[in-house]
Amino acid sequence: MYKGIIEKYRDFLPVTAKTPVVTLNEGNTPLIFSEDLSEEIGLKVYLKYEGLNPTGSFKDRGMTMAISKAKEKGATTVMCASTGNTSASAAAYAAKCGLKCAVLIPDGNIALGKLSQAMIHNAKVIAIRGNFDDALNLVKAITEKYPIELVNSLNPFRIEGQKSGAFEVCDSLNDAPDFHAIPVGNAGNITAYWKGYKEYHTAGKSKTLPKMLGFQAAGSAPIVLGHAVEKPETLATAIRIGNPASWKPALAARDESSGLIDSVTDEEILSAYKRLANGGVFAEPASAAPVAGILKLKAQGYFKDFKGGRIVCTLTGHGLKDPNIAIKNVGQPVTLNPDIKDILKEVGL
Ligand code: AN7
Repeated sequence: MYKGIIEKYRDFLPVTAKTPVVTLNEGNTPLIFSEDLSEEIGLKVYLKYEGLNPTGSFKDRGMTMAISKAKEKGATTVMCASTGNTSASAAAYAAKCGLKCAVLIPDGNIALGKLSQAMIHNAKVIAIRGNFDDALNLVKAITEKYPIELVNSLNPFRIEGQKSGAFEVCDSLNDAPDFHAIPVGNAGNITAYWKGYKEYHTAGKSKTLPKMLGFQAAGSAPIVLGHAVEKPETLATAIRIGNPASWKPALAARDESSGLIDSVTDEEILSAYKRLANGGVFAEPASAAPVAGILKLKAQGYFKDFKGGRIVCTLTGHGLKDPNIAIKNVGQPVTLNPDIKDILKEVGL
């Protein structure tokens, strides 16, 4: 039986026989080939569909590690700031093992599905009159002073768990891809994937390393601009972050891999979001950023020397996290009388 990423990749993770493994069987997510995107880009495009993790996002890979290590240490309470997915994941893993969990979220700027998850798993949910960056500063100050475990990606065990995404990609493709495209918010995941790719390469499990392509939302693009953004904005609330915690390691991932970090507009994000859905894959808006990004790069001729190569896009969270955005952007259902003729007419028969 599959038992989650800690058992699967134990040799690459800082755990011992004494670590109590807290798992919801995260990881082992599908890598889906996209005919549509491959045709347009001219390389083989694969989607790493992280929405199929137990709480619907990639955060579960890091959370199984962070919560297991908190348990090992004897912690009783964990805390995080979150744009939504981290809080959903922390709440679920804390519930699995009986830890107390408190989450600080930016008031009014978290998707409904994520809020419902944190609430139903009985986390103490505190909405801060401020943004994610304000919430993270508070969580740092609190966890430095009080006996509460921080489970944001500043916690190195989060990065350790999340690097398993790169291992899975290499296991599926029998090597690393040429490019790995990924959304960038707090910049933990791009850091984790790059660490994973390097470790697999060093261990002889892959022959090559990918170029890392990170994408921020244009209204929340501190790394692209080279300075913190005080009032970040984007409809992709997951990556509405103005001062990323893993800024420096993200630059290292970009530079060591000869990749880039660029921005995409909300319009480009929405267009990629709908395009993914048209191909049967429902991912949340932030997850569409890397797809928008590679389409932008293609238009600039960036991939012209790599025809036939492979690109993986991490689709970080499930589309069901944010149903309001979906419904708002495709119009309302048609309401009819229960009449077969009317229905056939509407269907176009
Ligand atoms: C769907 O939940 O920061 O660059 O507090 O939920 O590793 O931060 C979420 C981030 C991309 C960005 N896609 O990843 C949080 C939070 C989705 C996300 C990101 C997030 P990082």
